[in-house]
Amino acid sequence: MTQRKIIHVDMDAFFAQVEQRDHPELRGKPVIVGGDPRSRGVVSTCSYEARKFGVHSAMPTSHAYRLCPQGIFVRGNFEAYREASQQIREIFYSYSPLVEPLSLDEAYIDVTDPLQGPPSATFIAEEIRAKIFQKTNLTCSAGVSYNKFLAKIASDINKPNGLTVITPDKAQEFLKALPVKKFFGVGKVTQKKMESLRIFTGADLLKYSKEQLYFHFGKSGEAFYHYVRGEDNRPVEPNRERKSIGKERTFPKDISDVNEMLDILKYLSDKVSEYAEKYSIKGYTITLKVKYSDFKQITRSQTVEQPTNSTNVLYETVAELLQKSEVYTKSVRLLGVSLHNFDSKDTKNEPIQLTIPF
Ligand code: TTP
Ligand code: MG
Repeated sequence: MTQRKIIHVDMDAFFAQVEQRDHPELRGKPVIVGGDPRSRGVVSTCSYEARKFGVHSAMPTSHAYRLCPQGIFVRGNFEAYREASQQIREIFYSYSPLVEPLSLDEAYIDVTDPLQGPPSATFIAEEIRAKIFQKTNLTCSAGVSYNKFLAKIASDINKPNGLTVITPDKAQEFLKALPVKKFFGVGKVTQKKMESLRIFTGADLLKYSKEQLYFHFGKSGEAFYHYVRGEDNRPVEPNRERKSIGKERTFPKDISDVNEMLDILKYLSDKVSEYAEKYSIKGYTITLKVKYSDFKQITRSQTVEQPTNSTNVLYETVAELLQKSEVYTKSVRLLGVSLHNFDSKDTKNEPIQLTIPF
């Protein structure tokens, strides 16, 4: 088996960084995303400036306020986070179909056989970081290694805005020095138990046999045995949840002319078709979305017999669905076209819910 090349990308202080990007007055300040400190909520995340005070994710906001009363507490804007997330995923997918998103801000990318770019995974990781910054104005950190476990640990080492590469010849030495809490699957409870066995670092872990680790930690113990030896064969698994490609447009002014709506649907169908073709995806279900000027929103779907990505089929289907909506009596502020229910035979690696750029 050829050695794999895996990149793990993780945005820095993701929600907080988006807030600082969108509200320049927050830059350089301790920003805490999680709403009102008097509420009973918890912190989603905070800027690096706030981390200096000991504030971190999942802490009650009231506690964060005690640690950092000068902190700026913001509620957050999920739409903006989702948008940035889609933008970064599009960049990942332009390098490999093997992308496994772990959350909005984080993904593994297998670039053993990349779709574009230099053959070096390190260069690709730098290119991805640069493109993310160009496109979103946000920084991220990346880890590069030959398996998922090491790539993920690596991305955390030079945070924020850093890159770390763990080559096979460096892995052993690196793992020996690694504190056990950094091992995948070691939470507070396991860490305590390890400490009671005098296991503090990878070097300590190496002294235990597979049977001993199994005895103390069950199946995870076996995993630790392999991880500490730099062994992790888990493949990068493209997200199978993703099941649609869509494009929509909100108009600066409400539209009441049905012919104009049809023109827009033609344009949207072309875009969806183009993307579906690029990723070799065909779907059985075509959906029209309409938001009327009174903000009432409907979606109407039609399932076709043969999976398709043809622009004509898409257009004809949504045009027919449009006729059955209320467009003759109401004006419209948004139209959308999407393709769902992908044909799994055609879709070796399902891509993300794509927001198609203009
Ligand atoms: P993380 O990547 O864990 O954190 P982060 O991006 O804020 O900071 P870091 O630089 O250390 O990577 O999580 C990504 C986002 O997910 C984070 O910005 C907010 C959200 N999140 C929560 O809402 N609650 C949580 O408990 C965590 C851990 C994250
Ligand atoms: Mg992050």
